[in-house]
Amino acid sequence: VKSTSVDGRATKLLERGYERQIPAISQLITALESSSDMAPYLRSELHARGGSSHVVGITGAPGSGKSTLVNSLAKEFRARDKTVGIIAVDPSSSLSGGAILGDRIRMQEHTLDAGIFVRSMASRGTLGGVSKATVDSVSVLNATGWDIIIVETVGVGQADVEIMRIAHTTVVVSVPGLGDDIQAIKAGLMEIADLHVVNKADRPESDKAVADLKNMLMLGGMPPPDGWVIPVLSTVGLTGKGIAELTDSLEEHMNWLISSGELVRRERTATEARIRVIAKDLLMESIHAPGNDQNFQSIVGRVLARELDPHTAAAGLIGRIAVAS
Ligand SMILES: Nc1nc2c(ncn2[C@@H]2O[C@H](COP(=O)(O)OP(=O)(O)OP(=O)(O)O)[C@@H](O)[C@H]2O)c(=O)[nH]1
Ligand SMILES: [Mg+2]
Repeated sequence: VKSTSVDGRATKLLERGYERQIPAISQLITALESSSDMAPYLRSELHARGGSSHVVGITGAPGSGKSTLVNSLAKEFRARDKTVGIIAVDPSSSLSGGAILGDRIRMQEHTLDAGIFVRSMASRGTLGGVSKATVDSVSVLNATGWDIIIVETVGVGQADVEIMRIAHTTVVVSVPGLGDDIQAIKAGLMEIADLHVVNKADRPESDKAVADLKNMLMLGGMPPPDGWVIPVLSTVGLTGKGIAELTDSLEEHMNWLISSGELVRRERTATEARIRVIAKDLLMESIHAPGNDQNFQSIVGRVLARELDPHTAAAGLIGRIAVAS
């Protein structure tokens, strides 16, 4: 029977994944990304398996040095004997001129280290799907036992903010000057930050940027009930300055999540975010799927003929799709 052999293949792949064989991890992510016939089985097995990774989100303006920081952080965690899986939702860095994280890391000393895994996802030129793929990838890494999972996204839009909610700890990266703090507020990043990093501290006015952010956090109101005081750190991603302190802070945040009971609440928020981002992506994919075109054109025809109003047509389209998918 076909379904048995599909599940059989999936089971073998999962076994290799659970041994944290790097090629198997890649294949698992690809299988989910490409909606292979194994995907539904894999998703339910991976989810049931769970995991105990610390999921760290790193977000901030394009070119603020997120990938450089992730690279330095990964090195520091490895030095502390933690395995690190990295998912970079990379805007192909065409705006900022930064290198794609995967390329950067591949060129470096981690290459032969089986304790590190890097996956870049191109976000430009895709209509939906990136957030869903990110959630899938995190679930692969979580189930296959990576101590730390780092997710890098550019914090420019609502979708980027939302995807960060799947993290236990969210780091917002800004740079000195240019009023980046204001940008961060606009993008809704202030409210999701557990930790602020002012990167490129080798540049002038980085002390001012740190002070400005601290002021803003104080003005912003009360600290959370069980007393996590949001740290504002400064780093130089290129040299590794401040990375040990950042790593300490990330570990402290997880300890606080556990001791305060906040972890339980975060897991719920993260679960809500996972379901929401997947639902949105599914909807986007379905609406734009070529297979729907004929049906869509017939709906368009009915709206043109004034048999159907556009609102009812849209609601019908989504309803039909939601049931189908
Ligand atoms: N001066 C200085 N430059 C840095 C620092 N960290 C990163 N850069 C440089 O800033 C540029 C962008 O770095 P990336 O790490 O690619 O930034 P990013 O935020 O990941 O960029 P996107 O993913 O494209 O949004 C690169 O040229 C880096 O070399 C730093 O601490 N100081
Ligand atoms: Mg980057």
